[in-house]
Amino acid sequence: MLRQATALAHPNIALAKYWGKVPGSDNAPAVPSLSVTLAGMATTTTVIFDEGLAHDLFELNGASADEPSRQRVVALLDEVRSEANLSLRARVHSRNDFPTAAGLASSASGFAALAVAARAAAGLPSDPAWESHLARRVSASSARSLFGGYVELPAGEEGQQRFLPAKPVAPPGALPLRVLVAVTTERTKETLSTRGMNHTAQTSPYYRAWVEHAHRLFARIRAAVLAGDLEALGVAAEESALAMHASAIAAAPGVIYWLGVTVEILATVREMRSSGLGAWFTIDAGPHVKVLCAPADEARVKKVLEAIPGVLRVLIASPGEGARRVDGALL
Ligand code: 2P0
Repeated sequence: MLRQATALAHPNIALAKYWGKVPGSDNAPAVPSLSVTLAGMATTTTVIFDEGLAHDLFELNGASADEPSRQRVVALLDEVRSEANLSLRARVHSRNDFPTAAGLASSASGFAALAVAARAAAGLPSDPAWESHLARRVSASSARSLFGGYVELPAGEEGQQRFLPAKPVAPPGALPLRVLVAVTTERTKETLSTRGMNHTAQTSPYYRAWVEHAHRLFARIRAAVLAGDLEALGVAAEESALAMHASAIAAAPGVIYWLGVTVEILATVREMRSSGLGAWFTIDAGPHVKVLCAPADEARVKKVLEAIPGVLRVLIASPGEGARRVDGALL
C-alpha cells in the first residue's frame, strides 16, 4: 500500500529576527519574529508512506541527505504518524529550485513543505496552524512559511508548548515590496543558526539586551506592515538585523557571519538612501545581504548592488503565498 502527497513552500525572510530559544522548551523562540514569505523560489516535497520500507529515507535534490538532516525529517514524520495512528515508514523526496548558496535558508521552505505533504499523505485534513506548530518544533523559521504574505511567530514560554504556530499578519499585497538578495559567496559552510544562537545565549553579555529589545522592534515592524509604511519597516528591520548580529558578535568566541563585501553592501545601501533611493538591508546567519525596496525602485537598486565588487549576483523576490499541496510527485 502506498500513500503519497506533494506540497510546495516558499522560503521566508525575517524582517524582525528570531535569534534564541526558550531554555528547556520544544524549540520555542525566545523572541517574536515577523517575516515575509517569498514568491519566485520554492521547495517541492513528496512524501510516500510505503509498507516495504524498514526506515525513513530522505533525498534532497536527488541525493541522500546527511544523517542530521534525515533525523529532523524523521522527527516530523513521527509526529504525523502518531497523529494518524500510522506505523508505515516513508520516502521523502525534496527539491529546491533555488541554489543552496543563495543565502535563503532552504530549511524554512523544506520543513513547511514536509509538514503539509506528510499530513496529507497520512490522510489527515489540511490544518496550516497545526502544520506550522509541527514545523516550528523542528526548525522555528519554517513555521512562518506555512502562511503567505507577512507572518509572525510569537515568542514561546517556559516549559513545553501545547500549541505555538505562526500566524498571518497581512496578505502579500498589504505592503508592496521587493527583496533583492546580494549573493556574496558560493560557500555554504558557516556556523549553523541553531549553534550560533545557542552559543550567543550562553556566552554573549548582550543576549539579554537583544531579547528585551527584540520585543520592541517586533512591535514597530508589525505596526509598519499594518500601516503599509515601507520606510518605517525598513528602518526597524535594519535595527533588528544589526541588534541580532551585535549579540552574536559579542559571544565568546564571537560569531561573525559577515565578509568584507557584506559591510560594503551595508554602506552602499545607506548611500542609496542618502541620495534619495529608498533601500534598507537585512542580514541572516550568513554573509549575504537582502535589500528591501519598493517595486518601482527594483531595477535601480539592482544595478547599484551588481556594481559592488564582490557581489556575485542579485536575486529578486516578492511577497508570495503560503505552503500548499500541489499535483504530481517527485520520484
Ligand atoms: C530568522 N534565522 O528569523 C532568523 C534570523 C537566522 C537569522 O530563523 O534552530 O533554522 O532550526 O529553530 O529556524 C534560522 O534559524 O533555527 C533563523 P532552528 P532556524 O529567520
